Amino acid sequence: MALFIVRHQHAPDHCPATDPYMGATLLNYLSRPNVRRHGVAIQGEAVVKGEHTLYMIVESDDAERVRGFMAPFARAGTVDVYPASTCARIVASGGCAAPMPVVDDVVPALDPEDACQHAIDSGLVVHRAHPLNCETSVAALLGGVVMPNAHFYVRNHFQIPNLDPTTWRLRVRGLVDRPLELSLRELTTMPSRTTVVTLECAGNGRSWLEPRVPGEQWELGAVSTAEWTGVPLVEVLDRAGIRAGAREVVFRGADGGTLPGRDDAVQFERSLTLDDARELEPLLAYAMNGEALPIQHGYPLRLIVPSWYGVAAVKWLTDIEIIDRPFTGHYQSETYFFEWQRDGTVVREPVALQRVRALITEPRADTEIAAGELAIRGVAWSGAAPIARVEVSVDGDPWQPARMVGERSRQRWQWWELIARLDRPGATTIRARATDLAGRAQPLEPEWNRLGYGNNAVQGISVRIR
Ligand SMILES: Nc1nc2c(c(=O)[nH]1)N[C@H]1C(S)=C(S)[C@@H](COP(=O)(O)O)O[C@H]1N2
Ligand SMILES: [Mo]
Repeated sequence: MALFIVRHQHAPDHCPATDPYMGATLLNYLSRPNVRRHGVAIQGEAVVKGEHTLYMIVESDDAERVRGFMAPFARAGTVDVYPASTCARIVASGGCAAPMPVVDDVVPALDPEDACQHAIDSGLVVHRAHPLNCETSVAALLGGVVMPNAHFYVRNHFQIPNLDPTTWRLRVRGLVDRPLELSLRELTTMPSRTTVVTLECAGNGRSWLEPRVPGEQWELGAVSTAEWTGVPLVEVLDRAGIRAGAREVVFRGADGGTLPGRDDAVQFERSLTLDDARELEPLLAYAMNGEALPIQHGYPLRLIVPSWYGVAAVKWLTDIEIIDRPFTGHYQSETYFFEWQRDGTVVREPVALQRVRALITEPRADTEIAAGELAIRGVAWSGAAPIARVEVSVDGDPWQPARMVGERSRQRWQWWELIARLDRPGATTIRARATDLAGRAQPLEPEWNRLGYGNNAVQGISVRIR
């Protein structure tokens, strides 16, 4: 179905609605069942007051059908039919006059317009319509340990593959005794594990870096938690049998494309050393919060690497390859590293463990609150170790320890809360700082680095006390 905007105009002395009989005939003609008989669906209609001009947004297979349906209006005046697009489509294609991006030259992919519209309708904050990148809003964080799937942030480098589960296979090859080709069915009959894991994009918080760093300008919502179910990676590695000399495990996603300044196409690929692949207990996940993985989160299978930044969690996984040397793919060695200037030299460090961070979910920033007792709540996590404590400071007052809620884990965020008295009327800043059991605490100021990763500076929110 295509979208059209229809305009009908008539002369003031031919206004059909001035005659009650004509007016009623018009309404009956526009009734949804009658419209459907003409192969048209009306999304909305309105008349510009005093202008004798009617606008309609309609869907139909083609403009001719729309014209046929509008024939009675054409007799009463003029009819114009304009091909139209949703805003999501225009933004995803990069402008009113731009063609829609070609999405399925690599693998069949979701329609960018549909994917984007779905994200908007779910309340995600869209940063880029294509490839789709959106963060969760703090409001969606309120409540339970996990986020509903529809509110989980989405980070994509390319189009979203739409893979056919009946033909999809996970191939395991390289330095193995028994190369494997596993169907989704076979994977779901293997020993499984269910575990709650927080994913955070390494760029979360980038928008606060000064000077500004290119890349997605994430605020603080490029983080979410879900319960993942799948096959422990070691089960598959053990079934394949790792051969002597093996060093790394490479994970390849079905998505790829060309990058600015490069001729060859790249796939989304990442590796783990064999030691990390055993120690971190990664999961080959096929379910998210008890449902099949949503397409945008990697259907039918994705890697989950607990405690690491999200980049390691390869979606739409198709290949696992065991190699005897460090992997140097684009997303391993040309991006996703910290680059610091230290004592005049450039120091590089790969993006790996999530850095310690606390988020304030309550009260909401920029709201007005009555003076008195107030519950300050949020989540905190660290990939290096469970959270030891979260401290809260109101308007620069001494840090007060918050109460930690629930189990400690380095794989997922933990809720915390503090009941504080806020008595001074006016603008007030609330800050929260987490420290993990490895002794790592959040810095008060962002630690700028060239690619803008891991900004875990203490978050401050402003509220007004009355
Ligand atoms: N195949 C593939 N896997 C991917 C990515 C991608 O673009 N392609 N993005 C990575 C990054 S940078 C992050 S932060 C997480 C985001 O996972 P989500 O979209 O399910 O939240 O997926 C990772 N896995
Ligand atoms: Mo990311």
